Amino acid sequence: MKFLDEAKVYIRSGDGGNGCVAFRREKFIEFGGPNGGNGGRGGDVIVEAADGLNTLIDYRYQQHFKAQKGGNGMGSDRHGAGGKDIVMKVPVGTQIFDEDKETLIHDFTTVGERFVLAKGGNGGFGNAHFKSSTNRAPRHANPGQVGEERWIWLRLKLIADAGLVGLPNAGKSTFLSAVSAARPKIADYPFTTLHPQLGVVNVDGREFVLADIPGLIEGAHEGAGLGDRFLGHIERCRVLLHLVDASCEHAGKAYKVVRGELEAYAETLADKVEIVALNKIDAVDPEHLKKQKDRLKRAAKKTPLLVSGVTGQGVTEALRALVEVIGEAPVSDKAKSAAEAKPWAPIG
Ligand SMILES: Nc1nc2c(ncn2[C@@H]2O[C@H](COP(=O)(O)OP(=O)(O)OP(=O)(O)O)[C@@H](O)[C@H]2O)c(=O)[nH]1
Ligand SMILES: [Mg+2]
Repeated sequence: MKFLDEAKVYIRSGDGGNGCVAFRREKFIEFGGPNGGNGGRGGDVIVEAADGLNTLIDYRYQQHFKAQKGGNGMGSDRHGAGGKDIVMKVPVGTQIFDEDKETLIHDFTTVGERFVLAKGGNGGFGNAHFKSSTNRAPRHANPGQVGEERWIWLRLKLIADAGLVGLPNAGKSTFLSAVSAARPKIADYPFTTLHPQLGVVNVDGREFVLADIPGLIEGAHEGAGLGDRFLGHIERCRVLLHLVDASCEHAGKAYKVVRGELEAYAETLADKVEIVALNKIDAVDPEHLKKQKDRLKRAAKKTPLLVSGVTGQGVTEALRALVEVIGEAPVSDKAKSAAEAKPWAPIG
């Protein structure tokens, strides 16, 4: 089961200001000519991924967001002022969907990311603009363009408490399906997982949310493979479970490639508590397993757990190690009050 926080919101960008029809009037100056100014541009509706937000709770209370209208043009060639933009702040991980709830408009993965959801209308031209050699006294001006209005859905995937990382094929999705009701696609080729998946894990009567993201390869921070933008979805996890495939060529090297990508992505991610586990231990003979374990231990500078998502060996120990870290961290007040205001809407 996936859990979401969501809100339906009405937005409207500002109308453009009207152009003005006016003529210069001064003593002793005949046929002063047109001097109506242009209307100002309407404000945009902008959505920004901000730091420190965990939920969409604010959007349950305020659902209408309108940007300011552009000022009208005035005589004496005075142009209308531009309307103020409106900026809606949302947590990282928020997605914007169209009113149909299916068409994805934007997916926010990094703090500070901005997206213009609706552009303000252009201001209309004043009559001064229409002056030409054949029409020296135009008596018309344009009205401002109207702003855009629409209903949209904001959706936030539940903040995962723990995130799975590893090379493609390390067995991340297999692990998630073994410990939760999530049913991600699993296959014997790299990049099976294309979108982050969440599962609710229950261990010793405690629940937490585990995220499975696409595999990382060397150079992901430069766009190799599926890139590293998915890391945004686990940026706020409390702990990472790093899975290394025991049947790969060199477990130490595999570990270091992924660490390199985490470090290249962000310090906040690289500094997170990491539980290291050698996975697929059922697939290798004991001698090779020992060799891989030693390599991984040297690279990670800690003794790895030994697990198999397929046979279930060592899985409970790994979950307990995660819970231990998650349990120490306090639940943020805001997230808590959101959960109390309304339960997360389950879907799928
Ligand atoms: N023998 C064995 N095979 C496993 C284990 N875990 C996963 N596999 C196999 O390894 C292959 C890859 O597994 P996935 O779970 O799709 O790997 P992933 O890390 O999610 O891969 P990407 O989504 O591509 O990053 C599949 O063929 C799995 O059946 C395990 O514990 N033991
Ligand atoms: Mg996968």
